[in-house]
Amino acid sequence: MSEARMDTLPPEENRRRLEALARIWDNAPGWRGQLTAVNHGTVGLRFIATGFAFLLAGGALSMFIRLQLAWPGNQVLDPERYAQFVTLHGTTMMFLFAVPIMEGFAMYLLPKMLGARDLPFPRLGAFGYWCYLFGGLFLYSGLLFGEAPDGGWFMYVPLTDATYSPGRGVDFWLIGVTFAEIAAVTAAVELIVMILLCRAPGMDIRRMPLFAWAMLVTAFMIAFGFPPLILGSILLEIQRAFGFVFFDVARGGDPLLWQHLFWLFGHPEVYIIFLPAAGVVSMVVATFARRPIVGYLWIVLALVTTGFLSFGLWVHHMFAVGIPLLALAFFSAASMAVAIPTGIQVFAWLATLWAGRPWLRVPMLYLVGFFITFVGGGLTGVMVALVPFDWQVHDTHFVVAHLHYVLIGGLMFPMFAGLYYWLPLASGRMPSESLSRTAFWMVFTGFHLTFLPMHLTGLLGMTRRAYSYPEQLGVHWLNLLSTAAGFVLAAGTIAILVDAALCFRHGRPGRRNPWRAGTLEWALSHPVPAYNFASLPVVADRYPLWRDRGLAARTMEADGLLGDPSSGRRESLGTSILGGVPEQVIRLSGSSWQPLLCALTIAVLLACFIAGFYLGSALMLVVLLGQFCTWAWTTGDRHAPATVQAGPRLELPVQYACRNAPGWWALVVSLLIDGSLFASLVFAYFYLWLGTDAWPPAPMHAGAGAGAWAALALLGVCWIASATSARLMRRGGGRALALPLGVAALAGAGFLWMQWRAVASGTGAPGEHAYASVVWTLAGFHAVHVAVAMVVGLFVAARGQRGYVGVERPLEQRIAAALWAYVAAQGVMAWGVIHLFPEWA
Ligand SMILES: [Cu+2]
Repeated sequence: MSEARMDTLPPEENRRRLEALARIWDNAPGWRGQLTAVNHGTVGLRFIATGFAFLLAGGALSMFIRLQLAWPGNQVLDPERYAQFVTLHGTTMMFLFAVPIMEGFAMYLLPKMLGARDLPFPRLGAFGYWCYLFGGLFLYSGLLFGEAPDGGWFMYVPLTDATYSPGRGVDFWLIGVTFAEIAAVTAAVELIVMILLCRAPGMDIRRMPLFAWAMLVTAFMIAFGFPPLILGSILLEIQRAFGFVFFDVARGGDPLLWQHLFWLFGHPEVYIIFLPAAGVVSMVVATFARRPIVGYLWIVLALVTTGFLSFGLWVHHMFAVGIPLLALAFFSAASMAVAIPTGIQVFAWLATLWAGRPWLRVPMLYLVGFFITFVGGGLTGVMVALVPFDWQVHDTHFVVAHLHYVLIGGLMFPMFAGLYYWLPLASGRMPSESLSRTAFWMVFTGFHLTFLPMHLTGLLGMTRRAYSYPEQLGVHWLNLLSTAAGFVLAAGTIAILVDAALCFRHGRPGRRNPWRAGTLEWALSHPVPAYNFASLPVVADRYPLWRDRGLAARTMEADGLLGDPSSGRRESLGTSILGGVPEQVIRLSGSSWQPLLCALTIAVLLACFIAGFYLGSALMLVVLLGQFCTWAWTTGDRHAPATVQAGPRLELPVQYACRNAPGWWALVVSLLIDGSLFASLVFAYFYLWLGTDAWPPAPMHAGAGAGAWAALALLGVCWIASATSARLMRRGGGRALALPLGVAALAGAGFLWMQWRAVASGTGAPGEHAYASVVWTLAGFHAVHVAVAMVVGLFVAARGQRGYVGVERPLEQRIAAALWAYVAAQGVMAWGVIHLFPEWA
């Protein structure tokens, strides 16, 4: 598309516009501004800084572990503390460092890289950050009470049930991790909508930077991969708190259910960590080879294939639990197959370097470390994918070595490459060349000398997670070497972080685009203004800055797209999903207390829960509901014009009137996540059914009686009433929504009552048998959805009364109706599982 610009803008007018943009987008001054900030630049940097703080905490724990293992019979920690440190180390690195840090990179970079002003849901991003911070602190606060979790980062039952872990340590883990995971899930929604809808005009899906592709696949993997873990944590927590029996063999439960749910998340997790890092590599390689990436399409295909394959591998963590041989063969083959797309990416990067004129600067140095380390980890990965070999080294230090090669090689080296690559953009300065090179060599040699020997100690029979080992094993010299080298690795990591922190203050001022990169984020001036681009760029290439020399300068003139700030609102552009054609002007919300307050309320709610003060939790739930309603009420703008002048010759609708509104896609993605949660629960039901002979067990008699059919009919009324709301609104405007959505809410209440009676009559108390536990949970899970749909429907009806919703702005009505349709469909499935299935089983 051609770029619409005014002829010339007088310099005076341009300066006035830039000042107005800064006023609209800057955070409020002082500490108040810090607490209310929602801008993606601020939130993204916070994610990154907090992630590094947790890296240091998790790293400090590992130093204690290494000291304990330095020689046989050591007593640096007592066995209990040791188990706590091992658990917290793994948990921190996986949940509080690896995933959040890459989300931080994505939140900071994607709007800049894709040519937008901000993420589509600024307050949601800030909310996720506070949940992440409070969840992490919650997890660590267990140490203060002397009740840190000690069941390993995988929390296997029965070790972690109320019998074998009676304290609160496991609860701190389950609740803290789930709290922190809110951030992962909200980030997934935010990033998917950002990448699909908010790219610069002209950036069709084939011109998207590879980091955005990697994040898109990753965000979808989070959407499908985290729900099984979240569900498993919830099930285990209600087993511990309320005496349900999902995992208790004596009453029809199965501990392996936990392992399946955990690894259904846990394996994709490895790729959730690796794919963003691969995206970073693709960006850095192209810049330092000084040519476009080779095999762009192949890399995209490899990313997508990896995303799919990684969900078919989880059982390879369970080769030793006694699974049919045919299944073992399948998962073994799938585990080896995933090496293929990864190999394709490695070859594409090498080919790019081969065909280009490589420039060995510090970010490239870290990539060399990545290539060597990651390929090593990949090779041992193929080895442990072989079932007999896995039986040999299972739960030994060989596996510890393998996973550190994959995770540190696949995440830390590319992430440090990315850190040094984008540091000049974020700080406007250049880091110290000598310090960063020294730190690299410390990290590189420290890492290999720590973990290479562990392959050997593992083959010699040293088991993982063990507190100590006998002298006769003959591995003490190797262990001493590992420990010593571990400290070199730690010192190198600290040096990198010190280097990065110093750079913001004392670095040598850098010029714009110091690496001469080709992607949009480098068009920005340093330090980056809060609004990113004065007028949004239009692109026609994968590397727009290489092709269009004047582009960077033009984005600093406020005479193009959305350059006119006279509306006084935060505005960004929405484009079509495939073609990148401008479709809508998205009006974003500004600084707000809501994200912080909501996260604080959740923290208090969970603290009450863990203290066993359930009344307090219930009270906080009411407060939270009120806060979410206030939050939602302040979105939208009933005075917004139907269309906005987006540029000199471009008039676009605001998002409330657009079919592809970000809010609509946020609903779609949220329902995907919720559907995955629901599917995990249904999986749990059928898994437990497979494990018992009598389902339901003898005294219980579930079935589809008259009450159950009446409940189903009422659910149908909910759906019909909400589906009619669109038609009534077209005739009578927003006020006409009260009738259909009110009827839906009433029918919903009736459904809840009838369903409660039907389940209660056919099912025993949840603690009696795993059958009763899972049926009550399934019914309760769906009941929560009905309640949410009722609240949302009534809320939208009230909004219709006040003029926020109507024929001109149908978005909220569409959301309410779609939510009811989803809840009804989920209800039909849950109903069939609860009331019909036992009649056939
Ligand atoms: Cu795996």
